[in-house]
Amino acid sequence: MKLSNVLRLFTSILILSFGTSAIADTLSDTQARGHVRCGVSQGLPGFSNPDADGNWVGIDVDVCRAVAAAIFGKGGDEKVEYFPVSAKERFTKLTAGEYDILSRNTTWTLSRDAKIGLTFNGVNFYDGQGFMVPKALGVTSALELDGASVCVNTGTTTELNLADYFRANGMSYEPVVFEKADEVIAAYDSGRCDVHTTDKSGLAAQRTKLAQPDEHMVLGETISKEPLGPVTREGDEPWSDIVFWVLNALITWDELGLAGGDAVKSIVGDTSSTPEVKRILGVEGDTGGHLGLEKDWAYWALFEVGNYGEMYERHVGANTPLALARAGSPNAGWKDGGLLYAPPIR
Ligand SMILES: N[C@@H](CCC(=O)N[C@@H](CS)C(=O)NCC(=O)O)C(=O)O
Repeated sequence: MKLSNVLRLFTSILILSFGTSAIADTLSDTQARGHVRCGVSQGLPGFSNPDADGNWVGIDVDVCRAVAAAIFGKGGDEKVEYFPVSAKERFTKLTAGEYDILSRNTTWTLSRDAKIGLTFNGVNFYDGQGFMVPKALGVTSALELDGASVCVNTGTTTELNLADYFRANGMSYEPVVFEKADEVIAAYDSGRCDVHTTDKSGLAAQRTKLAQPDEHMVLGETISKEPLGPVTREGDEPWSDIVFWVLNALITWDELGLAGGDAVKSIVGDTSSTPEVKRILGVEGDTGGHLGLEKDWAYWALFEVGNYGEMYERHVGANTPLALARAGSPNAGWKDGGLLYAPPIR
């Protein structure tokens, strides 16, 4: 082939591939398909885990349910297909288009955002990494773990923070690495390693799977920041906007101290509601139009899923097996001294 023809071919390939990403329209594809495709964990109680009937439940699952309700209206929360994925494969499957939201205890980091080409759409759980040990080990601080063997999930920030922490403190350790969370916890429970490390919420979740949970303790140290939230592919801003604003509608409703579920029905009919409430529910204005959705997008998300606090208490709160008290934690609303803060819906 002549050089000019090679160049022409190369240019057409470039235009074609840029063209395809420029016209990515996940919302239209989702509407045509009739359901949202959501990447979840392979089973992490409180976040994304199948219940006794095989239905996916958890705060990460609820983000996908809320997006589906915002798109499909009444009963839309059930229009979700779940794709359980390991930590290692979660990003390649998202960028390859196997699903359109990754809602799977995923930490927002610079390299995931800028290098892999992902978009992070807010935070639905602020976490940090910790260590769990058998009480019988007789250790009270992570600084006493020099020389320990540590069970860890590969493809995670956990692995990287672990290396940083031991290096920064001049300690050595022996990593015992697995791809699935259940393998990690089974190995730890059978004594193949001295320590189990992951996000503290993950430790709380996995502790429930141990044969004798009371014989283990989580050490006080929190060695990292793990802001967890839903992820989308870079290059489809309108789709990412939907995920971001749906999550923020749940947070806003919590900030306003308003209940979700059936309560939303009476609030929408209340003519004395504030302009902000009327706007969120689509009684006034058209925020939905800016997102390519119906006026009542947030109404249905709130009706089907509830507000952020309800979602939190249902899956990970003080009265669940994870027993993660919200008050006093970074997951409290900003008015209560926490970090959750939703930008204005207007
Ligand atoms: N937040 C960290 C860790 C996420 C992670 O995958 N943790 C493991 C250990 S708890 C897990 O959830 N595994 C669930 C699974 O393999 O399905 C990250 O984004 O890298």
